[in-house]
Amino acid sequence: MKKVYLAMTGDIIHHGHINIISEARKYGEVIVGLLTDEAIASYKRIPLLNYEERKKIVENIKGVSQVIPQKTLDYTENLEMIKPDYVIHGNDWREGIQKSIREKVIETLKKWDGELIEVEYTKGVSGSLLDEKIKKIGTTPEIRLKKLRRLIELKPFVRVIEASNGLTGLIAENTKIVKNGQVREFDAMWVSSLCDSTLKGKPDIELVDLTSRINTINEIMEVTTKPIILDGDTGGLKEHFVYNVRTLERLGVSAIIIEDKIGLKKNSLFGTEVEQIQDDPKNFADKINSGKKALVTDDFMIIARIESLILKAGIEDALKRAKIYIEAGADGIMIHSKEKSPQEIIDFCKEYKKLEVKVPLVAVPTTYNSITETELSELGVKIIIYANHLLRSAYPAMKKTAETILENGRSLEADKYCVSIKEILTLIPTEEI
Ligand code: SPV
Ligand code: MG
Repeated sequence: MKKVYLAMTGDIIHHGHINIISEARKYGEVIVGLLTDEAIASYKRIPLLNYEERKKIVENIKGVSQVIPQKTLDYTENLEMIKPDYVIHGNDWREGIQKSIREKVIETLKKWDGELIEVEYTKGVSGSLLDEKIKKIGTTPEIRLKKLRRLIELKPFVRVIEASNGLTGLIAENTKIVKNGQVREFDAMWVSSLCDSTLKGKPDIELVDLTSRINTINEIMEVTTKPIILDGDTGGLKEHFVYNVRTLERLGVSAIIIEDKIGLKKNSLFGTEVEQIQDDPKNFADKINSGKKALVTDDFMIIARIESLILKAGIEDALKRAKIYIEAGADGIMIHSKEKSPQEIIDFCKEYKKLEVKVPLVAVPTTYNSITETELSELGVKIIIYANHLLRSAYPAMKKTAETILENGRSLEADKYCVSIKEILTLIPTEEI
């Protein structure tokens, strides 16, 4: 019997899949290359069901003989192994991001005179269409909360951008580009204390209280589905922190990052220009440990932010603290720096890699932004946060517009800095009920 190879994700099964499987069956026995969770996460959202769950469904579809894992979007490894007589695919991959994958399949099949069969894809249904529909339904606190851990598990690194209100939340949720044949987007959102305070015209000194921070979070949650990491400043008093983490967990926030400072907190990017005191590591470890014990689930993450490099206490001190915080139950370590050069971060990461017990490492490359995501990822950084760039780019644009109106005594000259009225009116469409 001839062999027919069909690659699929099998996450949301629709009649288009059944059509292609029954078509494939006409040519021989159908072997499904089921994309692994990592392979799916590499080009779109993380799957709703994990590999084993999806396998159970797909191997029970009539006409499927066998299900094997396909570890990358590229078919080559599996094709070389199976040497199928046919590969079958919908004809919708001739253009767009799958075009190069298709070309490689054709090349590989040539080696043993295999053939690519392309069937008319089923109109009116597609995985991405259903994805959009699911997105519109929204999410639940539990699903959102758990998503961050899944992303850390499945992605080489998690890309995070600041969100400080509904609009920036939508930018974080919807901004996508296609690069090297793959869709690139942000995986999660950072609710920054600097941006949240600045947008309220307040300094970043823990003045904006948790009730107000939660209002911001709710505003973002209303219009997004991606996970949220909260900048929790110092976490406040341990006695308060234990209550606050439970509130955030209940809301569906995925993680809080707290920094090991005490007293009046100032923004880290001031460095030693202002007086800032680092907490005693045991004290801070106790705060983390108490927070962990107070949580209801194992999903919510408490990430310890080490300020040793900011306060010029050195890499040794930072590493010593990392060990103490990990032992206390920290689910991640954030190392921060305000140097222009990434060198001290690179040095820290190299030493951190040698630790016996590690947790995911977080970096915020604001000042040392010559380093790329790929370089940070190779150094072992798992979460990369772009902490304030939306606010920092919006502010000069708004200021320029205000000045231009003053300068001209009218707004005509400011038009070139503004989106059109038509665009702003339709930016947020009314939901069709
Ligand atoms: C923030 O975004 O508020 C942060 C990161 O804490 S930083 O501003 O670099 O300290
Ligand atoms: Mg902050």
